[in-house]
Amino acid sequence: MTVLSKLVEKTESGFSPIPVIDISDPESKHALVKACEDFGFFKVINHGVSSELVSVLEHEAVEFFSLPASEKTQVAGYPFGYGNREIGRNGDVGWVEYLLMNANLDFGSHPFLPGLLQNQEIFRNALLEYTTSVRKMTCDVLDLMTDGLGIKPRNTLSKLVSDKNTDSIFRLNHYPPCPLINKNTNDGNNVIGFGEHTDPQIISVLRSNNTSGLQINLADGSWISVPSDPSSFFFNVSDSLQVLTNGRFKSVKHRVLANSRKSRVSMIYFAGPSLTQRIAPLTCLIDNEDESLYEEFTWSEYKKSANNSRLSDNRLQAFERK
Ligand code: GA4
Repeated sequence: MTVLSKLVEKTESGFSPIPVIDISDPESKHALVKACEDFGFFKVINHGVSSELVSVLEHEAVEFFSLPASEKTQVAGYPFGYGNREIGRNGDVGWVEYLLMNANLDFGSHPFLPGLLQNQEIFRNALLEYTTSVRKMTCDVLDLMTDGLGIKPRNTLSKLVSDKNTDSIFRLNHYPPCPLINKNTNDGNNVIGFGEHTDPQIISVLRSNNTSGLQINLADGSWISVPSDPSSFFFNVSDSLQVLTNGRFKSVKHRVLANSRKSRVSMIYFAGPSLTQRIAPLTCLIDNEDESLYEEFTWSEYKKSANNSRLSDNRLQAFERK
C-alpha cells in the first residue's frame, strides 16, 4: 500500500458520513428513518449474525473463485449460476466474476446451488445458514423501520420478505486485482467493477472483505467511497421500498470501482417480495391514492421490466405517474 492510499483510506474512514445504526437499540429507529431519507444507505452494527458463519462462507467463496475457469464455467447460467464480466443480458460488463443464486425460502423446489455445487456440502450449508440469519436480521431492520415510520403492525414491511413465496437472490461477487490500474499512482482507478445502478428489490444487504471499492451516489450527484468494514453489514434501500414509501426513502445508486492490489469479495442478499405482491405506496403513508407518485405494479411485472433494462437505467421512471 502506498503512503498516499493509506492516508486516503484513513481520511475516508475517519470522516465517513455514512450513518451507523445499532439495531440492538430500539431508539435507533429515528436515525434509521433519517438514513433512508438522506442516503438510502446505512451500516448496521450489533446485528447478531455470527462472524464465524461469515468467515466460513467467505472461505468457500474464495475457494470457488480460485477454481480454474473451465470448472467455474461448468456452473455458468442465467438467471442463476456463474458469470464473468457480463452483467445481466443487455450488454453491461464489469471487472467482476460472480455466482448468482436463488435464495427463496422454498428453495427445495428450485436448485439453491447451480449444478455441480449441489454436492458441496460445506458451501451449501453455509449458504443456507447465512441467508437464514441475514433474512432474520433484515426483518429486524425492517421492523425497526416501521417503528420509526410509526406504521402498525410492525411487520408490515418484514412480512413482504419473509412470506413463504418471497423472491430473493443471493450474489457472491469477486473483483480480482485489476492490472489496468497503475499500482503506484492508482491512475486509471476509475475502472468499473460493477457499474452504477439501483437494486429493484425491497432492500439489499451487503457484506464485504476488507477491500474498498463500493461507492454510493449522494443527493447532490457526487460519489463517496464506503470504507470497508468486514464485521458490519451495509444496507441499501431498493426501488420497491422507494415506491412503498412513496419516494420518502431513496433507492440509492451505487457502483464498485476495481482495485489495483487487492481482491474484493462481497456477498449480497437481495430481499424481494413474492412475485404476485402488489407494490404501491403504503396507505398509511399517504392521505389518498391521488398522492401516489407511482402506478401500481406487481413484483413480477417490475422484475420482468428490470431484467430487460441496462444496469444504469432509471427503472422506476416508467412507473412514475404523469
Ligand atoms: C441489480 C441487483 C442484483 O444484482 C440483480 C441484478 C441483475 C442481474 O445481474 O441479472 C440486473 C440488475 C440487478 C438490474 C438490471 C438488470 C438485471 C442486471 C441488469 C442489467 C441480480 C437484480 O435483481 O437486478
